[in-house]
Amino acid sequence: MHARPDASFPEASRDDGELEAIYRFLNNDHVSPEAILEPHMNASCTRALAHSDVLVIHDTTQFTFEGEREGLGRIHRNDRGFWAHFALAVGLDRQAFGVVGLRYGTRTGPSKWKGSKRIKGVGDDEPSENLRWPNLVDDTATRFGAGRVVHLMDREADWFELLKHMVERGERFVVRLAHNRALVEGGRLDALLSKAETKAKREVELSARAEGQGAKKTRHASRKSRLAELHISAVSANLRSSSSNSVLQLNVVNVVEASPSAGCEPVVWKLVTTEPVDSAEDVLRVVDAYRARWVIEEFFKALKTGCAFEKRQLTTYAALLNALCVLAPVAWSLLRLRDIGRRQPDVLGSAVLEPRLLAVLIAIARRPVPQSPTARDIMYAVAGLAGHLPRNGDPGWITLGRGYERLLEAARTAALLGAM
Ligand SMILES: [Mn+2]
Repeated sequence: MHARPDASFPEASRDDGELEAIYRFLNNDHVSPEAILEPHMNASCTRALAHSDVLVIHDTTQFTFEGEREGLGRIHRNDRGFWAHFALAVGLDRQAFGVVGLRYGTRTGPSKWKGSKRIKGVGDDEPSENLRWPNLVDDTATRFGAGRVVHLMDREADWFELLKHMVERGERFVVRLAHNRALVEGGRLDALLSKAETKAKREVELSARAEGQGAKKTRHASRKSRLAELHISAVSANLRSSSSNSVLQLNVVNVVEASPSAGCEPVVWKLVTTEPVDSAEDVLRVVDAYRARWVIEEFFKALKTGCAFEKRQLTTYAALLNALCVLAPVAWSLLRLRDIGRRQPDVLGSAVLEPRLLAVLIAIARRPVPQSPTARDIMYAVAGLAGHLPRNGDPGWITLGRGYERLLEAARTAALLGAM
């Protein structure tokens, strides 16, 4: 699958015997997704622990599948599929170390929607589904040790009990708030934040975003890429739970776009964190950590587009889970290849491609590969194998995946001929 990330299993196997073996493996009751993913998670952890600053991004994605499949649940309206909640370890420089945790499940209860109308009294999701957040925090804490990493989560994780859970276990985090939380002293957080002085400014390039679908539509309007000037302030706040008497003393970093252009939804992030916010450097560190959360969205794209996971024709939930855990490390390789090529273009190509593959690439590239190529040169040369032209800018997932597939095929042929 590493050799042909987006190929179907019939395409990826060399003969019927091999295809049969893939199906027997993925459909075997004695094969578990956890066991398949464990070596990768272990290696990811080791890669991460070589660095002093490790961020662990937690986020959920949903996979939908067409046709009749056994054991899937409902997704949105009539779609069938399952949810997967990943923990991805990354560095402060956003290099991805790999997957370090996975929880998954299906929704089998009644839908809260009938047609386009919401049914009163029917809950959003299975009650246990929310537990994926604290459970995955505990899973990763077991791997890394308490307080060793900083957990990053989006607005969906603004749940008082989850924040409390992490504080009690000595975990560090940056979580984006969705609610205007109540303070112990009375009043609300937003009022406190509005009085805070700007501690730091930062200009960032906001990437383009397609309009979200379904329920996400209201939260994520589409946007063009633009340069935004962010004003950042911070306070220490005593947050009060609305349902219990719990109190949490945490720092909140407020990020506001200074002068948003007309027609653009301005950036407003409220980030609650255990990390220090005393100096300008401190608050910028929190903001940059949160910005690294984006890497997991790219990882999901690598899985869905690069590895064509939702196109897999397996007929049971169990087999699809096994396939997911075969493909997750493949998606990580694609992510690393593209990420290093894009953001650290000057890193030596040997960091992203083993010498044998590099030799093959130099031999078959459509344009000459420079002496001591950089990661960026490699990315363009690999995409070039799939017909990508440099003037079209950075290659997308599909082109890069296909180019990589051609490279590995050529390497296999070369090895068979004893040429390299
Ligand atoms: Mn999310």
